[in-house]
Amino acid sequence: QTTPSLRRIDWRQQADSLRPRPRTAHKGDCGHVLIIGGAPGMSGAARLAGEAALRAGAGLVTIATHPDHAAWLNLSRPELMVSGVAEPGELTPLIERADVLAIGPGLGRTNWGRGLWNHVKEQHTPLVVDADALNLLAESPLSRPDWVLTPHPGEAARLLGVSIAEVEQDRPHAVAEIQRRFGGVVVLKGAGTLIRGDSQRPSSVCSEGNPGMATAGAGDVLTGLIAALRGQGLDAEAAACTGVCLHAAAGDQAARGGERGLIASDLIAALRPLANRIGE
Ligand code: NPW
Ligand code: AMP
Ligand code: MG
Repeated sequence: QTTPSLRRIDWRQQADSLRPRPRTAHKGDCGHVLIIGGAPGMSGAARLAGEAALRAGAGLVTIATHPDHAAWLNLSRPELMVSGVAEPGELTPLIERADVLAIGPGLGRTNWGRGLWNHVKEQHTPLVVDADALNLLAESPLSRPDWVLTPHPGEAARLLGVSIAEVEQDRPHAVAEIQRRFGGVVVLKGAGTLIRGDSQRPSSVCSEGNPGMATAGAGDVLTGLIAALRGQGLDAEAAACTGVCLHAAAGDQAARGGERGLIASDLIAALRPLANRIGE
């Protein structure tokens, strides 16, 4: 098998796609992100994605989550709007108000999460698919031209029906194959994250980031970032490439305090100066 050529990307180069805000900007111009996830016990995943979206410049962020913890989640970060959603139909008014959807962080695979996924996968709003939504996609494959899929190697293995070792053995092939089967833009996470969009162009690779990012919730942060960038007008491939590089740069910034013990919230804390190019 020949390895296709790769385009190297990094934050320095990708930062140019974040233009300064116009003087007259208001929050309605900056994208309304709807995060769907957070089964009982995993509300933190949805909150991390939501908070990352705010720090990446989203104007409004709503979290649609399990009713058990909706009130708590709302109090824990008052800038987030939170809706407890018991049934998929309750998503409809939330989706109507959103510019971009991100589904999966902490979604789980019970009937609650399944119902939400089955509803959301039919929507035409720009969509980022991560975590358990990818596992549900693997169970009932579907292809769409416009979504962004963000599997880690375990999720990639489920999507392809192969072992994690096989994914890792030839990552460029794995990302291209997921894109061929499921469409859209695919982000294969891990050291040297790969991004594959239009199959006519080479995949991109980001070599920034570090093993400190091997920590709970790091991927949930990336999901919120990509959704926020999509909501600020970047197309799916640009949002994926810029989001991956910004996330990796935040990881490298956070790792200045040491890789071991880095937590996902440290990535969020590093985002704002980077996204505004302060201290370059
Ligand atoms: P192994 O076996 O450890 O070697 P799962 P999850 C593999 C939520 N979270 N390279 C790994 O391999 C998420 O959003 C909630 C190689 C294992 O087989 C999801 O909804 C949090 N292998 C849900 O939990 C914080 C790799 O993948 C498998 C790999 C489940 O997501 C945590 C694990 O994947 C979490 O984000 C790599 N780089 N990376 C919260 N605070 O609420 C992964 N694997 O079974 O899909 O579990 O990723 O934890
Ligand atoms: P997840 O497994 O979904 O929480 O995603 C983990 C995130 O951290 C992904 O964006 C990975 O690319 C990143 N990450 C994890 N381990 C490393 C590593 N060793 N080097 C660079 N990035 C990593
Ligand atoms: Mg994850």
